[in-house]
Parts: sequence; structure tokens; C-alpha cells
Amino acid sequence: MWDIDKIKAYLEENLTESRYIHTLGVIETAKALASINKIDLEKAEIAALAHDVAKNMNIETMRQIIEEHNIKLPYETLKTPELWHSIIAPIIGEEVFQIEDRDILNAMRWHTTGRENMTTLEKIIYMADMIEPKRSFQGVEELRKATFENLDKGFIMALNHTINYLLNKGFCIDVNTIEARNFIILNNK
Ligand code: DGI
Ligand code: FE
Ligand code: FE
Repeated sequence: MWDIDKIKAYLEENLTESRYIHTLGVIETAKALASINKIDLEKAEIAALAHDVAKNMNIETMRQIIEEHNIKLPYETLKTPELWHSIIAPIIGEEVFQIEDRDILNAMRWHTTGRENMTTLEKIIYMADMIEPKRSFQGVEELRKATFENLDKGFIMALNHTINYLLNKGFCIDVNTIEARNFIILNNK
């Protein structure tokens, strides 16, 4: 079982101050969304607290951890280091924080790209990461409003926003991001 003080101490040691402040914002938003969507508040808090645990980790260290754990990834994920902190997060979650809950570990794992057929907790962490109070980008207010009205509606808007952003920047779009959007637009009634 996790020890929240141990997680906080690890984060204070390993995250920059601005990243820690972002994390506190994600906790606040995740708990609010959890309450609306009838999800366990403590699970939302732990997933939010730990989601960016590897964000400030050295790229070479992350590459090594991925290799050592023999994690099979689509080749575009392997070529996109911005995504690696989400692959490392559940490993630290399990091995260092003793988090055993699969839903929490998966919410940490999929917080950056999303994936097909996400649980409510996974969507909550994805959305809280994007709309926490410190986030400011064009359209964020509309996204906040939609997400608090209906999680899936906000999630579709968020995926559209992310894909548009990546296209405009000329970046590669991860296959999981595409699969997340295909799944939710085809299965959301
Ligand atoms: O870690 P945070 O900054 O809080 O947020 P995040 O985990 O959503 O990471 C954001 C970064 O991930 C940002 O640089 C864009 C990138 N990203 C998200 N989805 C994709 C992606 N980058 C690529 N190339 N492809 C994606 O599908
Ligand atoms: Fe992240
Ligand atoms: Fe984050």
C-alpha cells in the first residue's frame, strides 16, 4: 500500500518547483472531477500526485529503465522522449511507491497520450492534467466548462485540441492518441 508522505518526499526531491505546483493543480482538478463522476477521491489523488513523477528525469536514465524492463513500444513512441515520463511513471509507482492498484497505475501510464477504451479514472487524470488551474492556452476555459459538464465531451475536445496542436507543430502523433480519439468518437453516445 502507498504512503502519501513518501510519495510527496520523493516528488519534492525529484521535481522542479513549477512541476510540483502543476501536480498540486492536477490533484485539485482530479478530485473535483472524481467527485462529479463518482470515483474514489483517494485513488484520484494518488494518481494525480504521482502522474508526472518522472517528468524531470534524465532522458538517458529513462531510456535505460525502458530497456531494462523490456517494455515493447510502438516505434514512434520510442522516438518521442516527451512521452517517456508516462511510461516510467507506473514503474516508479509500483517499485518505489508500492502502488498496486492497476487503475491508478494505468491512469499514470496513459496520462499523456490516452488510449482506446479508457476507464473513468484514466480520463479524469488525462483531463485534470490538461485543465488544472495553472494551464493557460487558447480554448482552455471552454475545455474546463465542457469537462465539468460531461467528462467524455471534454475528453473528445481535448484529443481534438492535442491532435490539432501536434499537426500545427509538425510533430508525430502517437498511435495511442489516434486510437483514443477513434474509440471515444465511435463509442460515445
Ligand atoms: O507532462 P505534462 O507537461 O504535464 O503534460 P503531458 O504529459 O500531456 O505531456 C505533454 C507533452 O507531450 C507535450 O510536449 C506534447 C507531448 N505529446 C502528447 N501527446 C503526444 C505528444 N507528442 C507527440 N509527439 N505525440 C503525441 O501524440
Ligand atoms: Fe505528463
Ligand atoms: Fe502533468
